[in-house]
Parts: sequence; C-alpha cells; structure tokens
Amino acid sequence: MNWYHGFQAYVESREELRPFADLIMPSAADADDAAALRMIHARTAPHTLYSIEAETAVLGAINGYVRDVLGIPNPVREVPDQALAPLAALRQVGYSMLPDIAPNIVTAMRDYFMDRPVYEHASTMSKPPLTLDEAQGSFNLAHFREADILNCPHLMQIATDPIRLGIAQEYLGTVPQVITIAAWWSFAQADEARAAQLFHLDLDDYRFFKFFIYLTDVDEEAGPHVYVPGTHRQDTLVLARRAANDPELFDNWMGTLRKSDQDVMNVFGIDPVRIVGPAGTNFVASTRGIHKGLLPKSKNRLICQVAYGVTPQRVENHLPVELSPETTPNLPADFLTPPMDYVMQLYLCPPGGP
Ligand SMILES: O=C(O)CCC(=O)C(=O)O
Ligand SMILES: [Fe+2]
Repeated sequence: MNWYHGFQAYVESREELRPFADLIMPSAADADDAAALRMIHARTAPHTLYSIEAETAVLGAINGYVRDVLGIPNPVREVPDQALAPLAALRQVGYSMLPDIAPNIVTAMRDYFMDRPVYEHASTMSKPPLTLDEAQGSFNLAHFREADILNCPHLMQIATDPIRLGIAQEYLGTVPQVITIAAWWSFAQADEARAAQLFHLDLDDYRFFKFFIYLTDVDEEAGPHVYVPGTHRQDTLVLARRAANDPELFDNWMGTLRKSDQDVMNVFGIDPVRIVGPAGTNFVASTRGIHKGLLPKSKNRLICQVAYGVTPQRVENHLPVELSPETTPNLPADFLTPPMDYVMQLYLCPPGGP
C-alpha cells in the first residue's frame, strides 16, 4: 500500500488527530493521486516551523502509524554511547561533529567519485553527463547521480552505522527513512555565490536532518558549510518573530528562499559557525536552521550528504535500485535486513522489486 494512503487512513481513524487530519485531507480528486498527496504534506510541513507542539503531534501520529499499522518495531536498535553527545548537540545547537572517518576509507570514496560522470544539477540527469573540466568552467556545482552515490564504497554503510542511525532514530523519534542522497563538487572558479551558497533553510520533512562528509580538505578557502546555531529551534524563531517590528514582514522574509548575511545577523544576532576540517570530517546538521555552503575561494570541495526523515514526501517519480551484485556491487548482500528495508525503501529494493 502507498505510504500516504495508509497514513491518511490511520490519522482519520484517531479522534485525537482530527485537527491534523483536516490539514492533510485530500480533495476527492486527489485522494488516489500519490503526487498530490506528497504535495499536501510538503505544504503542511511549514505548520511545524513555529510550533514544537504541532511537530510533536505529527511525529506521534507518524510513529503510531509506523509501529501499529506497518508493524515496524521501534526503536530500531540500541543506541551506542558515542551517539549521545552528538544527539544532544544536534537537538540543542542544531549541528554536531562526528568521529572522523579513516583516511584510507575517505581516499577510496574520493577516488571512486573521480571516475564518475557529473551533471549540472541533480534534476538535469536526463541530459548527457559532463566532464569535471566542462562542469568546472560553467557551473558553481556539479552533482553525481543517485545510483552512483548509492554505490560509493562505504558511504551507505557509514550513513547507517549504529552511531548515525542511532542518532537518526532518537532525533526523529520514529523509524528513520533515508529521504535524500547527494554528492557534489563546489567549484572555486565560480564568480558569484548561487542557490544553497546563500543563507537559507530547508523544510524537507516534518522532522529531518542531514549527515555530511567532506571528501576533500575544507578550510576557509574551500567553501565550508556555515550554520547559524539554534536557528533550527521553534523557540528561537518565535523569539525572533516577536522581536521583529513587523511580524508580516518577518514572515515574508522567512518565506523568501535566499537570505543575505546582513539580514540573518540583524534578525538573529547569532554568529554563524564555519565547519572546517580535513577530508573525512563529518557532521550532522538540522538544516531547518539557517545554513549555506560558502562559495569556495581557491579550492574545490567534494561533499556527500545523506538526509534522514520520517515521510517519503520528497521523492517524485523515483524507483528504487535493486540490491544485487550487478547493480550495487559495493553494498553487502544482506544490507536490506529489516528494518533497513524500511530505512532504505526510497532508494533500494530487494532483487525482483519492492
Ligand atoms: O553546501 C553546503 O555546505 C550546504 C548545502 C545545503 O544547503 C544542503 O545540503 O542543504
Ligand atoms: Fe540546504
């Protein structure tokens, strides 16, 4: 059954979820349209921006659905001690560094990407691939395709190891789903910051966060990730809104896609943090807080990202890749042992289909 249909029915069956059911109720015409249902949830997610109560209520509903209807045991597994401090920081501050990844592993991952084709944008992969030189001469970024990212040696194993998946399970409060995978170069030759190189916030799901790994050394010259601590929290946003002279103007500003450094400083008065470190540096960040990836000055940056969320709403027209020695030679054959089949369901299915 479609995830959304099942969720809709579950929410409607619970009296205490009535206000939420009204928010996500599809019109009769949309009821059987998976894309329309996805859109409804994408539009509803911003209701949690200023209200931790709204977010907690939605998460309770999702967790109930996953546990009681889909029958997936939760919590997924025991959380190792090394996950506890990063988890606390992710909640409080919005980001946390994680233990470095061994240099030989990072080298294998970088070497792998060196041989893969790149694309102008994640959504333009139907066009022919570019060489790195072509991309570097023309664009700010160059993206790898999802099938190649899935197959990057070590990447998905690291992203779902006990520390990272433990953080995900606790932070999300339900069984995590991998909702985005990405890997891209940011080029130093570009002359102007574009798109995610300007401050913004992501609203990818009702609750979500992202895991990043630098595969090249990242110093001030190489376009570090920049994060404004605390801006992922509803209480920070409520205070900033209250302090604003004109709440309507504030709402409009929050609704604009890209934000200037000066405006971010004026509104929050919080110093942004630049995350630097050698290749292998990795961290989690709640990117519903204000963030950007700086335009590199003199060195290119290669980064991978895995995002964990609670609904499959971001993925459109997306078919999972079959886990097999032919299509995914770098993933272990038992990678989809439950609950990993649920965690990875958007990207991977067992041979023969879901
Ligand atoms: O390039 C970066 O460091 C940030 C990219 C970004 O905005 C994101 O992954 O959500
Ligand atoms: Fe972002």
